Amino acid sequence: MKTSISLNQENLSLIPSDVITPSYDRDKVTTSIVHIGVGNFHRSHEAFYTNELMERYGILDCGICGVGLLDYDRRIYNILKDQDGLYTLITKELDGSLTARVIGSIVEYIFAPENPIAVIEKMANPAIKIISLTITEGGYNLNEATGEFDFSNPVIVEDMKNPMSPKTVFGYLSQALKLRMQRGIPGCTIQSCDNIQGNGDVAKKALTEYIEKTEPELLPWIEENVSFPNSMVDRITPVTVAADIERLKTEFQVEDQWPVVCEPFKQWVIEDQFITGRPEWEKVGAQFVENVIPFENMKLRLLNAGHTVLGMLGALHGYKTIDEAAHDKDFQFFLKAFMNEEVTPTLGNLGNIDLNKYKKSLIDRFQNIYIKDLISRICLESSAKIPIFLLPTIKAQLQGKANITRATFIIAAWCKYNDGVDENGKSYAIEDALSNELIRAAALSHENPIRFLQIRSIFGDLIDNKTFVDAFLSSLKMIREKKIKECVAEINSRLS
Ligand code: CS2
Repeated sequence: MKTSISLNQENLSLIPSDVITPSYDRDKVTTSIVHIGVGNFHRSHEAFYTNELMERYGILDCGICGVGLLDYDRRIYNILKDQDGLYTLITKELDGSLTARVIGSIVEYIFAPENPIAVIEKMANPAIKIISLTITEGGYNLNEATGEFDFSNPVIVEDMKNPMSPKTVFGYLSQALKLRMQRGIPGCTIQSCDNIQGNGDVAKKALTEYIEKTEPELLPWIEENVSFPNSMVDRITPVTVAADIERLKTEFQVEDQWPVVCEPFKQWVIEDQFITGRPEWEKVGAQFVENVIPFENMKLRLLNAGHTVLGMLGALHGYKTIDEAAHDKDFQFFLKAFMNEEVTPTLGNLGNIDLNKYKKSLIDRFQNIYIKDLISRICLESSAKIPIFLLPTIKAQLQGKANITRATFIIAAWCKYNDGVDENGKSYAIEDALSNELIRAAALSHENPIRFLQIRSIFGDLIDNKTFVDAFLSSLKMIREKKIKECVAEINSRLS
């Protein structure tokens, strides 16, 4: 048996040659990006693109300093410390083979709960040009119903009381930007990489509302010196499972405590608004455009909502992974009809994008049997995702008095999903910031079906729309009476 090599800087030269390793000198990399939220997605996407720039073009002034804000981040902090910031990105190719690539672009990491001042100082450092974020859809702390920053959130209340030892991204950004202003340091770009419509605008809105209350004198400086480009980010990045770690060890002799797995596809479309400059990511496949909104609409309403469709249907039926649900003929038919009849009309003019090709590619990506993207990953935090992925389609279709049957059916399926048990009687956890409220509303909806839609922080005024409410009630009734596959087959035949 071949011995495996623990991944770290010293061992890089010992790693077998079928693993791609950084050939650039990592000691020469300088940091100009701080990234908050080093999860799997950041590691398969921005850190990957940046590593490519280093590897293929020798551009070394765009090193990343990762920052973990949450206690949960302690694990990645310890692992990256152990591995000198290195990790393996395992691409699961379409033929089932693996490409293993060690990524070297994360050259520093600060665990904020241990050293908040170091994080503030790093973000304020003149060498830092970009502070990028993957803080999840829910991380922007805006209330769906009011659209406003949620000052009642207890961690925000704490940050307002203790500005020098913040807990939230808003606390950190405001202190760092304040230091930049006070010290006469140029501004920077705050770059959201989350799946949110107008993610840069949303980041700006949330931060501005927070700062208006906490450090209002900063606002004019921010307006002049900080930019917030919108972007569309895409690469399916499933949860890493023990089998991935094991396969890396047996097939490539690399011992990595937390590798990342991903699909081969990747896309990054960004508005070119980087006030103090940026890496030339276009050299390695990123697209810079003037207006990213149509791309975002397309991706969020088709890919992410497509995931939600397959996730909710699949979870109730008892499937475990997205590819299983995507191969189910009834679910696939339903998904295609949802995309064509309910989403496509809302997308407007997409210029020269070939939408049919895009939709076809999504089905192929969902069906990729090697990715094994867990349905549980797709369904978690749905209360933050559904208002972004699905409700805009429903609202746009309602405005045009057009079909909302399938999108609304998924909302009803989500209500049932919150009962926490699939059709085989197997229970699962509801992993969601609003889990208590969701579980309670779903339970009460057995007596009073409309109760689920009364969660205002999710549905806002949609409850006042009779067409939507009626569609929801009849879907929920059907879902409670019949198996999910039967319901879907019925809708498929009724509407086809
Ligand atoms: C998924 C996304 O979380 C979800 O529900 O739809 O994580 C999706 O896999 C990525 O956005 C793909 O780019």
